[in-house]
Amino acid sequence: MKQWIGERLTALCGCPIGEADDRQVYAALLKLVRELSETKQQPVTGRKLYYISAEFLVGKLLSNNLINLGIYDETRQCLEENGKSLSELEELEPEPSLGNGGLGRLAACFLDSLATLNLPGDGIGLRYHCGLFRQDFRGGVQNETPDRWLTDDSWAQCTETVYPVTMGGKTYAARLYRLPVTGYHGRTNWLNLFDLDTVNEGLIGEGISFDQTKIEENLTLFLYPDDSQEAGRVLRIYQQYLMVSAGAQLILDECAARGCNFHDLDKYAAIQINDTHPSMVIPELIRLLEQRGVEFDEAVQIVTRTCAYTNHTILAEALEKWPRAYLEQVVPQLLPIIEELDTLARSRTEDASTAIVDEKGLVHMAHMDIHFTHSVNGVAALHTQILKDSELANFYALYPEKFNNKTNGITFRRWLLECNPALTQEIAQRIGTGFEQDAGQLERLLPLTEDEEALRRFAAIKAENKVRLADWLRQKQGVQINPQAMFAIQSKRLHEYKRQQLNLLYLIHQYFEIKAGHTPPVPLVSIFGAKAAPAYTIAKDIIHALLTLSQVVANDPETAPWLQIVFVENYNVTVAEKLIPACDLSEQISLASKEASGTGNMKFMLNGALTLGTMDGANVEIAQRVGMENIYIFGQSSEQVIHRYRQGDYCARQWYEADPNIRRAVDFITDEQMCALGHEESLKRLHDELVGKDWFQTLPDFNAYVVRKNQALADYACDSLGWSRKCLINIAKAGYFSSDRTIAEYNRDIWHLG
Ligand code: 26Q
Repeated sequence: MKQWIGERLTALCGCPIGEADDRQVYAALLKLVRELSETKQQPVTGRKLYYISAEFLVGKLLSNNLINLGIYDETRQCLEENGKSLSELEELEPEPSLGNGGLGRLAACFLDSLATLNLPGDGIGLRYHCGLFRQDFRGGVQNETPDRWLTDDSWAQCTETVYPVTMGGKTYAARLYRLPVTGYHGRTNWLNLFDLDTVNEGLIGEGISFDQTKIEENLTLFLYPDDSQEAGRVLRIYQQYLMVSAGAQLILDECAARGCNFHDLDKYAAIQINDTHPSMVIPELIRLLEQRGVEFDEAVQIVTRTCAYTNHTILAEALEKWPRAYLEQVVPQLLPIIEELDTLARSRTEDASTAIVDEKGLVHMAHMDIHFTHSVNGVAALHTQILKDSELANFYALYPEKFNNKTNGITFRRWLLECNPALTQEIAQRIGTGFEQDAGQLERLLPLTEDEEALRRFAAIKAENKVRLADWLRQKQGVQINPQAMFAIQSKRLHEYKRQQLNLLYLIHQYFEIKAGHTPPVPLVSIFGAKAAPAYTIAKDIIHALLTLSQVVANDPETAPWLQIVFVENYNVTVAEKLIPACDLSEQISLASKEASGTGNMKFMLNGALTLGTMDGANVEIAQRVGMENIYIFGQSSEQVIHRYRQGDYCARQWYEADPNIRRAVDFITDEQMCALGHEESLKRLHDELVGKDWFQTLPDFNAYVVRKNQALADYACDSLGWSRKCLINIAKAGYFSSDRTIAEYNRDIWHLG
């Protein structure tokens, strides 16, 4: 195999590998992988899945593809023998950041699992020219710049397939690009991304503003940042419609080519709608079916049988509602259909709260999904329960049979095999390689929790990963961190409900304690990675406060040896792959009831970190599996939180005034020392927000968080064997959170593929 790889690479480079430059070798590797991927295609016989999503946060693909094709080691050795380093070549690969966070990354994990399980399932999305903005911290604040990831040698290959899409009275040509998705020892499926030839990257100026008026030139220039405050932009409707119309045409073409007569569409296709962003696929499919001779009523039934909807949020403000006038402007052809669907929905119930078009003329995309798909699922047990009990209770009363839970998962190929080779190898030596495709086998590690030698070995791997992260941070950001310290990591999008501000208050509290002579039992390095939507002011204030505090702590010789705060720039999939294997304590501290699932929590657990978290999202299921002794849980329960919201009597100021520790921590945000290094206006805004509003109830959870986190520090410092045992139990119990399990459940309950 190694020899064959060498020969192919030489041929593709046009010269001996050793004489080619890194770019040439990278391009040759890309071609080689593509050739091999194409040999793994399989004909589709039965039902095929189409996962429609505005986001696919795939991350770098070279190593992942080599691993899944089973030629990673051979390729690395072959390159090494010719004086090339695979990890250096990987640096040349731009990360396709075609997603904001969890929802986009989940879509990418699902594609990996579908192909690994040999199921026929393609993605449908958009080929954004710039992924999520690049972040840097000049001047102690977040700056955004465009992320131009498209290069000449990109994974997404141009095709001759073009579909007409009419929007705002003009017809555009949606061109199909395809990326191969090869499973681990599995088949090749495709990620289908649509784009217009006329998009003009020249429009991208400094920063990430751009001209919204020339649709054909800027339609797919940017991925919209997840920002509930800024929702409702017309260009986003254009993006969504391009995706669903071209996607629906592709689906109908493929099914027709396999013999579908459109009346039996659901025998050929299952369509999963990833949150409400692709919801217009419902009226669009009805429209296209009518064009192909199907009557309206039957079309509605066919579409309902074919489509299923996943909900990813309980934040009411994040549910998409489009003003009818916007839809009238962009997709007038859909409006009569949406109105007929609204009439149909209203005929099914007296309850006007489930209408599609409300009295203000807002079109509720989620309502359309629930009425006109056959399955509605939440993404963790608690989340689904909350949807049924409160958020969507009126719909649950109407369609109890549609509601089901599919707890999220992650692909172990990227989040273990690729990002943590040392741990992977150790596990394989102990229990064999069966866990790679059958994650439940990780439980075979459990007997080792009584084996001190094994526990020390796992601890040593973590220690090595921490040193590697420290080296990387020094090179990348010029910060020196102490690898002997406990590494606590909170990496995820910056959002108030995720409560990075609670972590901030803890760090201030710790700062005061150290100044008072109460040093922690072990030094703490607190690491953050998070992007804030550019228009989300308070989120940016939180970043600024953390960056400023980091300087205050570092400048003080009394605190610097005990506490370090590092904010990693430009958190993305590539950075996550470096942070996660080096983590001791995984911070999952959202306000209970607000985080639908979380998936970072699963990645950290799998890599042997312990969770410090609230009973929220999938944390609940992690706790259930590892046992309360092997996780650090704190804070209000979701019932308490929901109750407090219903009462409507939460008053942050009372908590602030009643508790001197809280007051001391909150007030330090605008302390002289902070204002001397940071921006007073921003710090003051955050202070006022916490005292005057604190919508996500940070203050009531503050003391419990301090106690629990300090307990974790003490356990880590005083009982390292006990700590390692807990870590190993977490690894052993992580199997449930494989996306292979999630996909098998979607297939069993919803899709019935093949
Ligand atoms: C909406 C309108 C306008 C612009 C952007 C958006 C937008 C974009 C992305 C709204 C939401 C998103 C992304 C949401 C998301 O990532 N949700 C997360 O999904 C994960 C996978 O299910 C869960 O684990 C997380 O709990 C959930 O927050």
